[in-house]
Parts: sequence; C-alpha cells; structure tokens
Amino acid sequence: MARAIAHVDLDYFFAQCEELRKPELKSKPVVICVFSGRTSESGAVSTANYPAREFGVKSGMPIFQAKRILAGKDAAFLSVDKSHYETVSERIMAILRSNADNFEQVGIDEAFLDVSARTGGDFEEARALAIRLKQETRDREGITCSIGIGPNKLLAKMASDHEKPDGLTVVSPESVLDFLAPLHVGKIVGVGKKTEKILSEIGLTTIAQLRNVSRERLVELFGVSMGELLHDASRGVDDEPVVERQEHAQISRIVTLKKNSRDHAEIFPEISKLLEDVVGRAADEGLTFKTVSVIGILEDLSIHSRSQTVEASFSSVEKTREICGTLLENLIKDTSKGIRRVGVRISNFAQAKQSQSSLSEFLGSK
Ligand code: TTP
Ligand code: MG
Repeated sequence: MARAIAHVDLDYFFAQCEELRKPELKSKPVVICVFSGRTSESGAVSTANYPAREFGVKSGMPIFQAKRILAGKDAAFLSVDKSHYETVSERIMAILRSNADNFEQVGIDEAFLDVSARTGGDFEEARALAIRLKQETRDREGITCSIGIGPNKLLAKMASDHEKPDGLTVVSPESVLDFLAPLHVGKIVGVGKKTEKILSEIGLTTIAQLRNVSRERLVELFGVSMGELLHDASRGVDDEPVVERQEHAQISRIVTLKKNSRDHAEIFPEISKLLEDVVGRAADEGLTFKTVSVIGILEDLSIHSRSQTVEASFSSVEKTREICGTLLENLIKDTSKGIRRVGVRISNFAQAKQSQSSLSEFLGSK
C-alpha cells in the first residue's frame, strides 16, 4: 500500500496568533520582533503577516530595516510572546495528533501526519481529511494553515510550501515527477544557500535539470550525504518514517548581553538567572539531569559551547551554578572574541521517581 503523509504548516504563525487576540491588527502590517534589548531598534524580525510581507519584510531581517520599509504604513511592531504561541500550538497539535496514525511535531507550527492506514492509502480520502483538518483548526482555534499531502515526508513538506497561505496541495504518487520537475532546486528540503549557489553555477536551476545528473557526479560534487539527497529528492524518493519525537531531549535558554563582554563577573549573573529558569522547568517535570552546557555566541556570531556530564543525575540549582561557573571560565579562556549572547542548556535527563523505567514512560503517563 502507498503511504499517504500530510505536512501541516500554520500560516504566518506568531503574527496570526497576535491578530487573533487583537483583531484591530488584521488589516495592518504586523511584525513580530525579537528585540535584543540594546536599543529599541536592535534585534531581528521573527515573522510578519502578509500585508507586511507585501512590502518585503521577512523573518531574520533586522528590525530597523523593517521599520524603515514600513515607515508611514501604520504598521504594528510587537515583541514575541512565545508562551502564548506555545499554548495555541499545543491545542492545534492535539487536534492534528488525534487525526493521524502516526504523528511527528517538528517545530512550534509544523507537523507530519502519517494517514496511510486511515485513508487506505487513497489520496482523495487524504484530501478530504486535510479539508476537514483545515476546517476544524479554523473553527476551533481561528487559525489557518497550509497542508501538503504526498507519498512521503519530502513531498508532503514541499507540497505544503507550494501554496500559502491557507493552501492545500495534493501530490499523488503518479504526479510526483511532474510536480517536482519545474520547481527550483532550492525548494528541496535540506538544500541550503551554499548548495543552491553551486548548483546554479553549473547551470542547474530546476529539479528536472538536476534529475539528468548522475548519482556519481552529484556525490563527486557534494559529498555522499548531500549528493545522494539531491539524487533521491530529484526523483521524489524518501523513506523517512513519521515518528513521534521524544519530548525534552534538552531544556535551554539564551539571552543577549547588554554589551559584548569577556568579563566573568559581568556575564555570570545573566547565566545564573538562566540556569535558575531551566532547572526550575526540569523540576516542574520531575526531571533530573546529568549534563550542563554553557553556550556563547561571540561577536563574530560563531557559536561555542562547553559541557560537563556528571556520573549521577541531579537537580540542584547550586550544583548547576557551580558547574556553569567553571564552564564559563573555560569558554572565556578558550575563545578570543567578545561574547554577545550566552545560554545554558541541561540535558541527559532521568526521572526523579525511582519507579519509572524510562523517560518516555514517565512523559507518557502524565
Ligand atoms: P515558519 O512556518 O517558517 O513561518 P510562518 O509560520 O511565520 O510563515 P508561513 O506562513 O510562511 O509558514 O515559522 C514558524 C514561526 O517560527 C514563525 O511564525 C516565527 C518563528 N520564526 C522565527 O522566529 N524566526 C525565523 O527565522 C523563522 C523562519 C520563523
Ligand atoms: Mg508557518
């Protein structure tokens, strides 16, 4: 039986959540910002609604640039409110999960649903299911989404991206090659700017053109893993299963410092606040941990981290603070540039109670 996989991506998600709770925003350009705190204009755009996108505002753009583009356009600039978006996301994911044989959430606003069994692998059945899902998400949560259906995860994801917002694209097994042929090679999931640039330099811009290149030549040009990905993707081949991800592989938080620094005494209070928060979140879940990491993003944007793993899992804020102190010292010693952002991550979890035999059992029983 053919697999039928759906990929759901919520439309302009953070901005849509804001429009939902402040309907007066709906007609205006709305920009959701991650303010770094240095000045009222420093930081990056997280996402924007479609009226703002029409002027060219997009994710990752500096806030000052978005402000310049939207000057005099009655635009709203709002700060991200992650916990609110997580609450909305959780409710929508529950709707989606209950409509899948297997479910895999891949981000705050994206999920794969394996619907092979419940549709008997029939793509018209799958289309009907997707229409129902879009309706239910809109009626119950007021949020629109774009859905792609395909015979595997690769096609499902590329299909959900095909028509946005509020789109539905069904790529049946028979139409895979025709669907892919005219698309730009950069649309292949996993192909970044660097690969795209090399491909265009050798005259390959569409997937149809890519299909004419042998596996050997692609491996020669891009190495085994990217070469094979390009070869298989150009033919729509992907056999990755849809599997539920284990929750909480790690808990982390990161902040931007008021100014770049290499001074332990200046940076450590920030780390101290972060670690209290992450350890508190682990405690709320009844989790203990073995690994503590300190992350530093330097002024040249390079990312460095130092970790320590201890024998017996623990949950003490004091012990975490002591470990972080040493890790920060090492990080400063081993790098030469100013530190711009710092973070704390804990991982390698165990459950605090003795009776559970695995983390998934513990999380599953909640
Ligand atoms: P996306 O699904 O990539 O973007 P989107 O939902 O805003 O827009 P689309 O309609 O095209 O799906 O990302 C989901 C959320 O993740 C997005 O609302 C905000 C956040 N995000 C960032 O904070 N920074 C980024 O660079 C991107 C791409 C997303
Ligand atoms: Mg989205």
